[in-house]
Amino acid sequence: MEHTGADILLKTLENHGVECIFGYPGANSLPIHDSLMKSPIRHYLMRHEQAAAHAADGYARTTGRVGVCMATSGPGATNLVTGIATAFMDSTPLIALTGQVTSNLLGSDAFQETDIIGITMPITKHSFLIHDVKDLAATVQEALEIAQSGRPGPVLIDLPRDVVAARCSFNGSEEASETVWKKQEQTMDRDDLKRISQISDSLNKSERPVIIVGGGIKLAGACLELTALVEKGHIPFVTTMMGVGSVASGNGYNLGFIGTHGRDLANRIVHQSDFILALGTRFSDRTTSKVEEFAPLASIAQIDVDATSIGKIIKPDIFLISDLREALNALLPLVEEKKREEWLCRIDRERNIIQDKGNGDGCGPAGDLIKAVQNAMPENTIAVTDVGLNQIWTVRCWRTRTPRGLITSGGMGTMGFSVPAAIGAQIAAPDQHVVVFSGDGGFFMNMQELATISTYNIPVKIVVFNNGNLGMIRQIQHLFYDSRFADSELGNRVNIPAVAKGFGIASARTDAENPEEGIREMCAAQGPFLLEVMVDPDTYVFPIIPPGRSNMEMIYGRSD
Ligand SMILES: Cc1ncc(C[n+]2csc(CCOP(=O)(O)OP(=O)(O)O)c2C)c(N)n1
Repeated sequence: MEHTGADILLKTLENHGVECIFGYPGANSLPIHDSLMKSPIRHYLMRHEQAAAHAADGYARTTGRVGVCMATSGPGATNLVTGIATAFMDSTPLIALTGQVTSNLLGSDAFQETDIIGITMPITKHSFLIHDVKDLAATVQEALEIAQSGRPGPVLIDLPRDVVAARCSFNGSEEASETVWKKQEQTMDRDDLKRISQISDSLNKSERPVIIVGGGIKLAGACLELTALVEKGHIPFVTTMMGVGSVASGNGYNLGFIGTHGRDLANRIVHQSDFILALGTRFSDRTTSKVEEFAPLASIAQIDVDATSIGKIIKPDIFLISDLREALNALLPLVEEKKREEWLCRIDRERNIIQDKGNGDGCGPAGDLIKAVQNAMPENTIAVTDVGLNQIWTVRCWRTRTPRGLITSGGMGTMGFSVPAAIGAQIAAPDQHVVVFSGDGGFFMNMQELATISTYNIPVKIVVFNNGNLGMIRQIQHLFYDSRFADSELGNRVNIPAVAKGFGIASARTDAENPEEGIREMCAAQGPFLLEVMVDPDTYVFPIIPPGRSNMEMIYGRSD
């Protein structure tokens, strides 16, 4: 039977479990929107294409399944770019569908034509321009496969309007072609097993080992295997920002997150370690700071599914390219039970010294508010952060209990991410609760999505920390630019709760110091709610590592 390209596209997505698309229409994507009217796939009409990409990203981070966003050609497509790059940096499986001008106009500077394939080439795993409706089903299957396999990431499919309007026969499923994408079969060979045994030997001999947990552990679904390894070998671990939540926070071996905005203890202990097992991390500059001075006493083993992450920044002494779950399952039986009492005592001593110095979590009343919100909300609440101080406060103070319980833009650090990503998270997990922690700057970047929240009555709770400033920029200016606050003051002229009310969303204002009533009101709300929290603009986060310095050169406060 003959179907249009649009029908074939949607049917293929549906066959692969896609339930929803976040998007925004235009003339060149209209055939697809038209076809959506008879598809079980639900389309969520966002207010900006960037937000559509972030919503699809939030959906994917919540479920582990691919998120799908869609825009028209030209400006619609270019508006997706920040969202695609955000997903790329954090390895989110995403399909970005873009309408395109008709094939005969390609390359002619036609109205609303842009070379979106060229523009997004460096920030996608792969991009497809479909020339013939007969290729559609197989290409979509291939795109889904690419987005989700190995190290996940975004794939873009550019769809000329005539191709999605054309008809061809379609029996409901087509085989993915193998021309572009060779399926990565992940089985360990003898060399790999040899590497595993070298890694276990080093680990077993080590007196002061530390595991660095990156985002790859969650992506591989290897959290239980990691917990088993940590407990069997009594091995303390630190996480990157993307690795937070891979093992429940309460676990006694968790030293917190490492790097520029990381925890004192985590940075100190990595510096003293004699062996590092790096799992699913690319050692970004946020993690290592000054590479030459990173973990000077340690030999390093790195395991990652993505060959390009190995040795990119830090040369490991041993490495293995492998799916992390498979690698940990192979490693676990070879790891000796070893109490490592001396090492763990030393860590406890450091912990006590840090506590005695009174550094706490370095987040002040904002951190206390985050903890109070968590106490007031149900156990299964997902926190979504924006970028800035609010992000660091949340990552430090939210006790992440499940691998997908904290969603944050780690690699790109994209302001404006939180509100739309929370929309995607809440749609993905209707039985869970979702709370956003944002700064005023980041909130203003995608606040038009309050209209989407209101239209679909999506019950997200939004906490906006209003310090009237771009807080993190202000802190950097305070510390490293002699308090010359160039262009970081937003001012307080906007009545944020009134803005929320204008969008039809209940809201309240509170102080960071006395938030109880506001939190109560927010938690009692059935639908969406915005709580504006007034914060002193001089509330910063400590310790912090100055640019270009090592992880041991932390600044602890204003007087340093
Ligand atoms: C899209 C984008 N533009 C600029 C930046 C640079 N930047 C990082 S943090 C920050 C300040 C964030 O201010 P705000 O949203 O008010 O949050 P706060 O730090 O006060 O919590 C800026 C401008 C960014 N990360 N993303």
